[in-house]
Amino acid sequence: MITIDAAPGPVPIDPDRSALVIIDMQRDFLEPGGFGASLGNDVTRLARTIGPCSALLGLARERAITVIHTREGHRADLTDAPRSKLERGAASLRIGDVGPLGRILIRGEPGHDIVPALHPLPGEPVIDKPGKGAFYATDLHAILRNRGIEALIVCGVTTEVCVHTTVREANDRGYRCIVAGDCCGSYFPEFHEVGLRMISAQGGIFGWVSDSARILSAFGRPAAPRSFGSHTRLRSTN
Ligand code: C5J
Repeated sequence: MITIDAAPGPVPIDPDRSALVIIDMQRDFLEPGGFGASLGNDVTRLARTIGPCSALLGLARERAITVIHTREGHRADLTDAPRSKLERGAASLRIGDVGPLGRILIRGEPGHDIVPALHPLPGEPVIDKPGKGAFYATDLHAILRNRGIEALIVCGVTTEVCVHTTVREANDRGYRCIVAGDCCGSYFPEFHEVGLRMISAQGGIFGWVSDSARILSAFGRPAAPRSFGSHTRLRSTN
């Protein structure tokens, strides 16, 4: 067992029963010309997450910790996309339309791919999800259960949407979730900040919040270089 310093308090985890879950670090969310940009967002706000995510990914690979990647996206014929999702927002380019990164949020298109720095290795499960939560309409729960996983270290984008939805789903299924704050990002800094506080408030109502430096330190590793460091270290909001 190791103990990770987190809000609202230290959390013990068994590395052999833990997984690193990296949510939707796709070009469609992080690069100009993708889904995030089509909704009018400043995608450069998410770039700072790549370094710390990469540090935790390196740690997990070195320690043979289960790594799970997720991708939000839809079938090319859009049959798995609810009309309510396709119609939503005043997007200049909607899901399925052709943009600079190929068809927006469609599986197999360049924009649907994970950013090169965090690309999955063979053997690392990639969960293709049609919704915001990684447990909805996927086999994630089965994969985690079959590997005896009890705790999730969660990274990815965006904090208040797919990260939050997935953490809530995981919490209800009995997983202990430790969200690495500096490895998560939002187009809205205030949503990121409050999103993290919501997780750890009320005694950790549905999880814990830590950061890459403290997680690396729990594994006896030095923090990643300064630019990877956390600026989301949280006080307990208990
Ligand atoms: C969004 C996500 N924001 N991955 N998806 O639509 O958070």
